[in-house]
Amino acid sequence: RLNCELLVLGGGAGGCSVASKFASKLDKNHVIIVEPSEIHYYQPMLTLVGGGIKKVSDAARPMRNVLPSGAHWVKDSAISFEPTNNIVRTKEGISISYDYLLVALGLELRFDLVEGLQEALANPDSGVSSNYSPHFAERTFENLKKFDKGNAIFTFPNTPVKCAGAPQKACYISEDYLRKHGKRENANVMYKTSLPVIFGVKHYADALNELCKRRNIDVGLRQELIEIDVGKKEAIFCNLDKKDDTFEIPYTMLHVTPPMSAPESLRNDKILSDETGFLNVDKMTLQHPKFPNIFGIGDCTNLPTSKTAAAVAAQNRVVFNNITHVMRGEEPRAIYDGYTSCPLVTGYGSCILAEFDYELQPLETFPIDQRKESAIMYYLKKDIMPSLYWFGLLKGFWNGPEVFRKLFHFGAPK
Ligand code: FAD
Ligand code: UQ1
Repeated sequence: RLNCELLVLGGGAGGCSVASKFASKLDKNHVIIVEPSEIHYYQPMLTLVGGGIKKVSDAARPMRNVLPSGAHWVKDSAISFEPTNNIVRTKEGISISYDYLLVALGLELRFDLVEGLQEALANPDSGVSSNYSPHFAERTFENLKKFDKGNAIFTFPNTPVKCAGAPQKACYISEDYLRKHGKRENANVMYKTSLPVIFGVKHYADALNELCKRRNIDVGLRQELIEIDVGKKEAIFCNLDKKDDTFEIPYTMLHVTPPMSAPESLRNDKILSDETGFLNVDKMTLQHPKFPNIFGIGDCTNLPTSKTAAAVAAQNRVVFNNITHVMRGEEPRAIYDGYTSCPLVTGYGSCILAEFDYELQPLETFPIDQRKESAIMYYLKKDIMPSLYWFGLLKGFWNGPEVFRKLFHFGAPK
């Protein structure tokens, strides 16, 4: 049995960043982090790994080196909650009691929910890959190198996902690769999404639709990948507007964005999570509506915004301030505006930086038209963001670009 002042579940982007802020403030061993993984991946880099721009080893660091030394790391998984007694139980049977709890469990990739997908990924010659997993991202690039002719298909599932732009980034980078290597004429590039639009924010969707038209990318809306026939190399889709209507398409390469769900421990818990299984939090304060000593951050929450590390950056200051207020017996008063961001890499050397809020209104940092493809944004994503993540966000120093936005816009309303 362990006890602490602040218990943090998950040592990913959100958990590590908030734990770092508190570890330098509270006495040693007053912060416990429960995290099962030996390796911490900088997931946004996996998109570049899929395009052969970075190696998967560039995206990995030992967990021990990234978690704050002022916190106590319990290498274990949280499995159940007892919020009325302020206790969390772990897989190894440890009970941890806390004064304050931060839930930062991320989300689960559900490769099991598409028939044949696990079998396909287990076979390096299947032509199937996924940038969403560090184990299968390099395979996207292998498949591009092997590609001779046929269909290159990129999918988006019928569930909430993290980084809703990543499925199309894989498509754009691959299309550019095929073009640059003289294979484009023999390729049909298809983007198949379960969504009714290419991107949820109209401001950017207009630019992306235009891009797909110009580059001859065949966009299929409301189409969900439900099965892969590995032997025949066929992807089976269903038309979401006519449920019984399924159709198969042969592929040479298939990039799958798997269905995703809330972490199992939250899905099983009916007190802390909502009906979708994600942690219930107030969308402005990030505090749990029933338990004032519980807060959430990042992908595991039911915040109605796009799940990204950029959102976590904007949330971590709000969570830190509000937990501090509650520790002092005050009401939480820091407010999150839903800021999220997605650098939509459109090829080798170009990127559209989408940034928006809860209202799906653009909330752009730079005083330029960010809908336009830009080389600067590409280098920001490729060369600056990794350091911002490892040395800024994870250490608790980076709270998102709000200060720069205000500076660049000279105090204008946004
Ligand atoms: P995570 O960082 O995923 O951390 C969750 C942690 O919880 C993990 O370390 C996990 O091991 C741990 N955990 C799981 N189960 C348990 C348990 N039972 N007990 C304890 N710990 C547990 N974001 C951007 O901002 N920009 C991008 O360009 C971008 N691109 C992306 C591209 C790809 C391919 C992917 C996969 C993601 C991308 N993201 C991007 C999204 C970003 O990585 C996530 O939104 C971010 O990591 C969320 O942080 P988190 O702390 O909520 O979850
Ligand atoms: C960001 O803060 C962040 O987290 C470190 C990301 O994840 C890698 C991002 O992709 C983006 C775009 C931001 C926002 C930062 C700026 C400078 C616009």
